[in-house]
Amino acid sequence: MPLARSLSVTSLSGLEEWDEEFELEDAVLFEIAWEVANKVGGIYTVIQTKARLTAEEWGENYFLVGPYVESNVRTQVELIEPTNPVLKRTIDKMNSSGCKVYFGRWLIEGSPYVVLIDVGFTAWSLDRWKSELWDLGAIGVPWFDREANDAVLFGFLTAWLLGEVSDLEPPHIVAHFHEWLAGLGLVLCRKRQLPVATIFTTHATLLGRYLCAGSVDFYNNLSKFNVDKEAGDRQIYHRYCLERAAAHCAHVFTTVSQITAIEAEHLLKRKPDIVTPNGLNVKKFSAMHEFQNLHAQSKSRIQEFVRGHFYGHLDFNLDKCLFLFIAGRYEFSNKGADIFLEALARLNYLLRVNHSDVTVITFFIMPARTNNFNVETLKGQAVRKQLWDTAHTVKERFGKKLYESLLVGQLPDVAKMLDKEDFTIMKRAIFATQRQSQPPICTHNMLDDSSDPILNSVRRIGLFNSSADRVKIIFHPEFLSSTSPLLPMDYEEFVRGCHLGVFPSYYEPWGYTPAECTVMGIPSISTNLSGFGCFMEEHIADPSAYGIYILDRRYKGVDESCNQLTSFLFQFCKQSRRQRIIQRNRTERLSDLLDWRYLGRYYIAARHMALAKAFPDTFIYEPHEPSSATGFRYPRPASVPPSPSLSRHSSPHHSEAEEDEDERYDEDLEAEKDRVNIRQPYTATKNKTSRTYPHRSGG
Ligand code: G6P
Ligand code: 1S3
Repeated sequence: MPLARSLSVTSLSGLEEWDEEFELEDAVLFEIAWEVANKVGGIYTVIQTKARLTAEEWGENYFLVGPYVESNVRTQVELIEPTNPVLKRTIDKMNSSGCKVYFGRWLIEGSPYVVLIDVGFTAWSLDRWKSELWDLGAIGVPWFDREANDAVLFGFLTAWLLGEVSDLEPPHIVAHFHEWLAGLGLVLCRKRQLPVATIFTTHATLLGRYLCAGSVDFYNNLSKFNVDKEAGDRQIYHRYCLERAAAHCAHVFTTVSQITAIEAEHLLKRKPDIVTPNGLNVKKFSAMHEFQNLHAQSKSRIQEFVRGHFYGHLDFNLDKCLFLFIAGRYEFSNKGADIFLEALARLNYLLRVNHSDVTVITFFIMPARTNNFNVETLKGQAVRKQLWDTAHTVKERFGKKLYESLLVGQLPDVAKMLDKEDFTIMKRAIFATQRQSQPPICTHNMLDDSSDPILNSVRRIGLFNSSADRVKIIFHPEFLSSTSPLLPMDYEEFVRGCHLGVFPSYYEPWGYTPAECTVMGIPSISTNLSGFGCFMEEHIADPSAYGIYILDRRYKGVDESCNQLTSFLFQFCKQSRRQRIIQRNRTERLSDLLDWRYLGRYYIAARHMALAKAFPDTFIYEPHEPSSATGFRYPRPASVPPSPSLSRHSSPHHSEAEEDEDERYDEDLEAEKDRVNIRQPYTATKNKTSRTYPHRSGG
């Protein structure tokens, strides 16, 4: 696999550059995860959005390894013959030994190569491999844990694949494994002493997720947990062992945030070598304010849905409606849906006593078990459609009469333009909008209606979409889709149309949802217990001025956090349209910070570290002390922000002087971004002779 490639690296501390270069010869990168071309959760987003950048860096020598899932392959992967001779021989050899391994291109940006392994096809080896695992580390995987069984098969098969590749022609192999499900492959590589530089990234610890979901004061007791007992009590001891073994065997261990690094240190007993935060593939529009237009377009589609959902009860001004949402995996308390509902009840009270004319419509997009949409919700959209058709029919009839009148050279008699039949049609349509019940909370028939945590909280706080309430709730227990008969929008369109994303999570190693809001210019609320929230706090002098509200769930009790959340929401409701527009502009300016073109450098550093540890004769890694002085931080905006947390701005209007200040600030900010190279991707230069890296030169 001949390839000469050299890379320049930037430091981990901030955005200062290391301008030395090093060279990687005959290097090949495998990235291994259960979510390659297989969407289960956030790891899919990491790999899928990062692929373009990694493919640009590694070219033909980048391979993603994942499970073969036929339905996914049919829609996402183009199967082809392996282009690389070493990989072709490896795959042929494995396939002639009773495996089913496929090769193809994943049809996403960057079109990376994928090696997909059908683990079910090799299930006949499961018992043998489990017994080998027992001999290796006394890890016993019970027969009923299907996911863990898949992890065993996937682990042995990926180690087999890497073993064959390194046998045939030993280039410098880097293998990056994500999450415990892929971790066993790494453990086996080390046990078999394969010449492979290994990296293990944990996106959330198993035990952390389980402990937080119970009623445990997690962060105050991190150092006190008896991890083996806790894992045993939850019947995940074998999974925990696989995860911990991978973390300890890896040349380089990484997590997605600082807060998860602390968690990993206590629960997995290894301090991560480097934090590799999650990025996004940021699309830049040629017109600066295009994203604002998209907001207006998407918002009008949400308004259409609301017209149908609240038919017969449209006694509020849609133009003064704010759309809030929470979305993600349905982990009621981990994702903060519990405190959000409580804060909404308090917000409703505040809006009512202050006679606010704002109506807040809150969407909960969290998938639960249902058997399809409910009749009342579908009927709402049908009624809306019927009203639209009626208006259209009457308009046509009106237009025809007008036309005929003009044809004979007369101005129409306005009193006769609508006749009796028109009125009958219209009255019939209005009668159809009468309804006895309140607009539904839930759009679907829930299978566990009586025990559902969101519905039970709504029952407790009594927010039933009544006319008197200023806060309305819509629970959509299914992910959004552009083909839905109810709300035909995909997630991105929906987010763009909303005003604020609310993610008050208690357990959130990173948190893609607020990051996605940010790159679309939509403000969001996250917490100082989420990787995203902490990262933004570190990089922005005044996050709330940029529409990044960070709730304190770390040093405050639940009730206090809930009050702070209520206050964020109430202040947000008090903003004028102009203030919201300015704030969205500021939010969108942060997107460079979340772009893989910036954050990808942490992955690069992790790979360099691993190469230096695995092949010390060839590679040197010299970390440098971070210098916070040179790190990039978004400064506080020049003019007073429309920040809910900063109520000192008495006038809701922005003066011209303030706008000028904002413009000047924009220019300064852009200059600062250029200075620290925030937008600069790493560069690949050729024909360098040095193979050591990175040396730092100058300041
Ligand atoms: C965007 C559009 C404006 C629109 C505004 C509504 O900025 O470009 O034309 O008035 O959105 O903002 P709002 O916060 O009220 O949805
Ligand atoms: C995890 O997915 P989750 O929603 O279960 O991994 C994501 C990607 O790293 C991360 O963003 C999220 O916080 C974790 O929780």
